[in-house]
Amino acid sequence: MEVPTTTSLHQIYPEEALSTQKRRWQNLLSQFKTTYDRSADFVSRSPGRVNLIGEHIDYSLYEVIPMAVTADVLLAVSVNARKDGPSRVRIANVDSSKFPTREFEIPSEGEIEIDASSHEWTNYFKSGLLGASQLLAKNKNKGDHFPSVGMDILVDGTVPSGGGLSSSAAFVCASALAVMKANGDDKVDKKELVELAVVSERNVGVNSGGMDQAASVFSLRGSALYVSFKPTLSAKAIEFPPTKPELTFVVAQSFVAADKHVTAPVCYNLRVVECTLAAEFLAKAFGLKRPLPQDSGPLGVSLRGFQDTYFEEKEGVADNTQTPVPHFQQQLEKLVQLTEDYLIQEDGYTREDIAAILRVSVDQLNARYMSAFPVRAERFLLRQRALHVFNEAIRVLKFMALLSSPPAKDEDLLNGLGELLNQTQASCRDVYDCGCPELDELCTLARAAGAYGSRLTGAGWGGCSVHLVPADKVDAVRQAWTEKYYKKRFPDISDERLEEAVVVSKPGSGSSVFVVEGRTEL
Ligand code: NG1
Repeated sequence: MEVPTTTSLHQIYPEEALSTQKRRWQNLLSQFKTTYDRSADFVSRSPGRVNLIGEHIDYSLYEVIPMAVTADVLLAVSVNARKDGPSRVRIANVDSSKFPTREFEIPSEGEIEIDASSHEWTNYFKSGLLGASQLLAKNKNKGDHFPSVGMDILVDGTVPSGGGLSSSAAFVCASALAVMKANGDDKVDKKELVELAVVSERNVGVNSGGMDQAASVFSLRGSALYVSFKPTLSAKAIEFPPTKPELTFVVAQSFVAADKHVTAPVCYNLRVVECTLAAEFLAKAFGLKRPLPQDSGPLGVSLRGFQDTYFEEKEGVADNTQTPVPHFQQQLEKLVQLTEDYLIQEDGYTREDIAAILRVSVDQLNARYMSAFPVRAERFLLRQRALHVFNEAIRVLKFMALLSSPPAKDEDLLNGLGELLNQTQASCRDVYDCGCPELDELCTLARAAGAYGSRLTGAGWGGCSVHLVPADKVDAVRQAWTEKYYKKRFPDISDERLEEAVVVSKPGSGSSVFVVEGRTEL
C-alpha cells in the first residue's frame, strides 16, 4: 500500500482541529516564502503516536497496539534542480530559537555522515535522508547509493520532544518521505518506508524497535493499529467497539523530560541488550540445537525468535510463525513459567556469568552485543526483562481479544481493558524498571478520579502516560491532575502549557504528502 497524497487538510485532521491546523499550515507556507524567497512544492507529514499496550516488546518482535495522534511533524519542501557536483540542503525550523538553521552538502559519492554523539536536531533529517537514499538506490537499481537532489526545507513539529509521543520517529518518517518525493518517487510503499525509517533512526544512537514508525506511517483515522513484526512487518486497523460510556483515551504529560538519546546506555539500549541476552541465555539453557534465527530485532536475534525455535524443536511445531493465537498465548504462559524456573538470579547476571553460559569470552560478548550501541551495566537483569516481555505479550493478546469479541456488558469490557493497562504499569515500574514516581502519581490520581486503567506510554523514564477514561469522567480526571499534580509540581505553569499537558486523543491519520504547487486552498 502506498503513502497517500492528500489534497485537503480535511483528509488529514479531525473537524475540531481544522481551524488551528489551517492557521498553522498557512504560517508554515508563508514563512517558507519569506525564508527562501520561493514557494514550497509539497509538504510531507508524519504524526506522533501513543502506544495503548505492548510496551518495550516491539524490539523483541512481539505485537503492539499503538495509534497515531493528531500532533505531527511537517516538512515544507522545495526541490532544487539537479546540477553536477554535490547537492545542498538548507533546513530551518519555525521555532528557530530552539532549532537553529543548518546548511549542508549531500556528497555525490558515499553516504552522508551523522554524528550521533552530538545532540543535533537535524540528525533526524539526515537519518531519513540516508535511509531514503538507500531505498532510492535499490528501487532505481543504482547500486548502493543514490545522491539525493538538493532541497530547501522548513520544519514545523507539534509532537513534544522527549514527551513519549515519538517525535523522533515522526521526524525521521516525514524526512524520509520528503526525500523520496523530492527525488521523483511518487509511489512510496508504506512498508518500505517503515522499514527504512526503523533502521535509519538507529543512526541517531538509539537501537529502537519498529512500533513508532509503523504507527506513524500505517495509521488510519479512527482506528488503532495491531502491529506485527513476525513473520514480516504488517499492520491491521482495529476499530473500537461502541460503548456507553464512550471509550476514551487521554494522554497526560509528566513533564519529566525523558531524553532517551542521552540515557540510552543505561536505559533503552541496555534493555535491548538485556532482552537479546535473555533470548540467547534461554536458548543455551534449554540446549536448543539450532542457533536463534536472524531477524529484524535490533541485535539480530530476539525473544520471539527464541519462542519460535523452542516450540519448533521441543514440541515439534512445524512453523511457529503460523501458530494460532490461543496456542501462541499458551506458549507464552509456558515461557513465563520456564523463565521463573530457569532464570533464577533475581539480582541479575554478570558479563562473566552470561559469557560462560553462551560459551564465549567476555570480549566476544561485548563485541557482539555491546559495541555498536555501548551500554553501562555491571549486572544484567535477564529474569525480570524476559518476564516483562512474555507477560506483556500475553496482555496484548488479551487486549486484542477483548476488542474483537467484546463481553456483553460494556462495563466488563472497559474494566477488562483498564485492568490490562494497570498491569502493564505495574510491570513497567517493578519488573522492567522504566517507570518514574511522577508517572505513577499521574496514574494513581487518574484511577482515583474514575479512569478504568492508567499507565506510562512509550519508552518511559518520564515522558507520557495514557489513560482509559469514561467520556463523562474526563473532566474530573483532568481537574485532579491540574490541582494535585501540575499546579503542585509546577506552581508557575502557564495556561498554555497546562492546555498542552492533557490531550483527549482520537486515533489520527498516518503519513501523507500534500502537494502545494498550484493550490490556492488548504
Ligand atoms: P519512544 O521513546 O516513546 O518513542 C521507544 C521506542 C519504541 C518502543 C518504545 C517502548 C524509538 C524510536 N522508539 O518509544 O520502538 O520500543 O520505546 O515500547 O526508540
